[in-house]
Amino acid sequence: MRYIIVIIILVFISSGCQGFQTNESLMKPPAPFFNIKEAIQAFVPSNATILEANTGEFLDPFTIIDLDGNGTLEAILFYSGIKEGIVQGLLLEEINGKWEVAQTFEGDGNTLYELDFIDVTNDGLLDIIAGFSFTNQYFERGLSVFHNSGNEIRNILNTSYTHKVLDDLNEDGVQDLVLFFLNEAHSWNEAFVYNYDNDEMLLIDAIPLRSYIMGYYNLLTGYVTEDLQKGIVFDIANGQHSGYTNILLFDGISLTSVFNEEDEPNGKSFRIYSEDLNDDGIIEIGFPRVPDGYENQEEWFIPYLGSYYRWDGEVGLQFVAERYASFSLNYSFDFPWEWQQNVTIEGSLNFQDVKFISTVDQSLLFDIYVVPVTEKEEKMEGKIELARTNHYVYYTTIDDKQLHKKFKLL
Ligand SMILES: [Ca+2]
Ligand SMILES: [Ca+2]
Ligand SMILES: [Ca+2]
Ligand SMILES: [Ca+2]
Repeated sequence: MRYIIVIIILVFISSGCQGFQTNESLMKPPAPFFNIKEAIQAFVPSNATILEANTGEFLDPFTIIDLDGNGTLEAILFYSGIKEGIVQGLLLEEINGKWEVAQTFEGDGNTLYELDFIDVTNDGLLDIIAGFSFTNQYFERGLSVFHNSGNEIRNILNTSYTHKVLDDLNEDGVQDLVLFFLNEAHSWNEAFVYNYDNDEMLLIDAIPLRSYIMGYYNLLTGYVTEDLQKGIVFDIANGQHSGYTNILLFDGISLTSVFNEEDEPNGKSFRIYSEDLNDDGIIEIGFPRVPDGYENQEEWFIPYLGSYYRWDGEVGLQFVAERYASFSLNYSFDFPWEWQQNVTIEGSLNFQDVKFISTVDQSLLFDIYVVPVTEKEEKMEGKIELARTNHYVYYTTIDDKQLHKKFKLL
């Protein structure tokens, strides 16, 4: 995305630097953007369906990007509905303000699941990584990697997959393409890693994962230990609300699982997403914690806290911090590290108002009052406003700027 933003800025800057233009011409969008609709009309059959990716960073019906880094823009788009079961890719080049078809390429499927532009071949030119599917309901999709050499686009990988992760996991300068594959029957689940080598995408290693899961609900790549070892953290759904989390590592030769998959490691009765909770660049594994006093409540009434742990690099986990999140009221509140896990909650009906209480000395640590904007606000007199949306105003009685910063709208 950063790439695209930079290019758009450059285009605007260059169009603004030409000088001596009339006000009218200055107000027009730069030519390439202006003409793309015409080009699509000219090059895409009228009965075709132009595809937008389902997920990822590139969600538009076309992407304008300098794919080969030569300073001129390319447009990439996909359509289906002309050849049965085939997605057609088009690469347009901008020549003197007009778009021309430079390359065409194909993938198997009817829809575009995801799209990425990453240099997987280490030649400095962005390659096209596209996930295709026959229907959006399927786990099984097809991933295609199109190597862009600057004057030719060549398909160098077609394989079944469910989710992809691209990162240089062993930090050797070569992008590692890790694919997770769960078949439709859920009887087969594995991860495999590819590296580009000698004009092809080479399968380097594969690792079986626990089958008969419901699916993956979250995949992240990044640092996973305090000494900055990289890994892939994946959260698995294995029941209606339950899940577990594992980490995969890659050293350039082998994919290894940190925890034993068959144990459904780091199990959780309620699916908390793993993430970098404290913004230190290291991913934490999220667990639900039932606050004191709610042990015998019906599950739907428990105000679960998210409790986050970092892998210690060996066999254990280290506590990092906790968070309270209300998805119905659209906010989260991160507990300072010092609170550890010595916090419980007192809430009004539906937890519209919550108080965070120390389980050490029963003192009030923080409170949040959520008031619909339509309600009279007099009773909030003396309280401090934390945030305001079109629907709610959020208040606290605790005058502590450091704690106010821990409040975030979702
Ligand atoms: Ca270019
Ligand atoms: Ca490349
Ligand atoms: Ca690598
Ligand atoms: Ca972190």
